Amino acid sequence: MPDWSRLPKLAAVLLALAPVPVVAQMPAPVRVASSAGPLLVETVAVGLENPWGLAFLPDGRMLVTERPGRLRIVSADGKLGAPLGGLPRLAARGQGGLLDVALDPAFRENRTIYLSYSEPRDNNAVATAVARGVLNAADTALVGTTVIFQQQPAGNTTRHFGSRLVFGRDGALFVTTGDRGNMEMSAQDPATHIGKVLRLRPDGSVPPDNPFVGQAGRRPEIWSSGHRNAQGAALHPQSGVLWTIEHGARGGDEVNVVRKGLNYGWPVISYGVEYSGRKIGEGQVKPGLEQPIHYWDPSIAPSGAAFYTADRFRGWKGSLFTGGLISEMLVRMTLDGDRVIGEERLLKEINERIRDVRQGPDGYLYLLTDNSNGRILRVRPAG
Ligand SMILES: [Ca+2]
Repeated sequence: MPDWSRLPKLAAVLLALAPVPVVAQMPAPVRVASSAGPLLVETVAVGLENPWGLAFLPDGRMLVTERPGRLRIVSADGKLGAPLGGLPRLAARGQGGLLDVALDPAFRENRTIYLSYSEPRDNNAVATAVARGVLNAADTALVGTTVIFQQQPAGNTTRHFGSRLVFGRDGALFVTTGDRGNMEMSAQDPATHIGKVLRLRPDGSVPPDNPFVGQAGRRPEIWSSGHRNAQGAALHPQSGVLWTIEHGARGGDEVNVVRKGLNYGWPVISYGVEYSGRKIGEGQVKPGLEQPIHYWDPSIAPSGAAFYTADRFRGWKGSLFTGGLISEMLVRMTLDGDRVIGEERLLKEINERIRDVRQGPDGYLYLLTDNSNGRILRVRPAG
């Protein structure tokens, strides 16, 4: 009778003896069509578990978050570094976990990194939070990690954390928060951080020129209200104004140009209907509530946003990109000022949920795929 209990140990020994592959097996590039001519979709890195946010370091390496709670540095040729230490305490549940990552505008001098994530709170509740820390000289950990923002109130759902981090030109940090998928915690309530765009100083304190500073019953961090779940945000390259892309109701995903003190309507007005099929609020238009500049019906389930400012793709300079989750594509919008005048749907061929899109320092597009074996993809002209 063989001793089966020894098999796992034997297997471990055999695995240890097997040659270690130096480079992970990369899927072959895929050629796809586009209005800018044929494109190549190349795999830069594999083996990332539900990657969520991507930021380029000044030397061309990438910081990538994995939603279960890891932050890694990925070399330009796709090698994954070990998970960095020094992360804040987070709750990786449902749509939550480690979410976006952003570099301080003065990263070259201060090596400071900002993270958004879902934070565990009392009574099993969770809420969006932002922390910052300094990348140590060995690139192995964040040190001096400090929580600079905690969304109030916390909630018991594990949905709609928002969480994009974008620095404005004046050095203030925009943070998007979601509505937590709970109608009782209204994005309209000025006494909460639910469904808002917030504007903070880098240390988490409130800039004195925020719209509701000093007003009783209003959170001073609020920049704009009435957002459902903005999972894409980027600064317009000419105007410097924040644009958000909101994961909306069924038939109500939105692009918004976000201005100080304004209310973007959720859940009073929206296009589409609840995912349950229920009607939303009061309709589609109401005085005093802002209209999106673009919406999708049917939904694309957007996440991530980037304005394209380089010259690698013929005719694409000035476009706005977003990833599609359910729709499994990359969407390019042609803009005329603050209007979306055209839309191109790309990369349907690769059948991947796209979580984030960024312009690389080389002018190519970099994408994260939302997959338990997630990838960094690079999109470039095939010619
Ligand atoms: Ca809206």
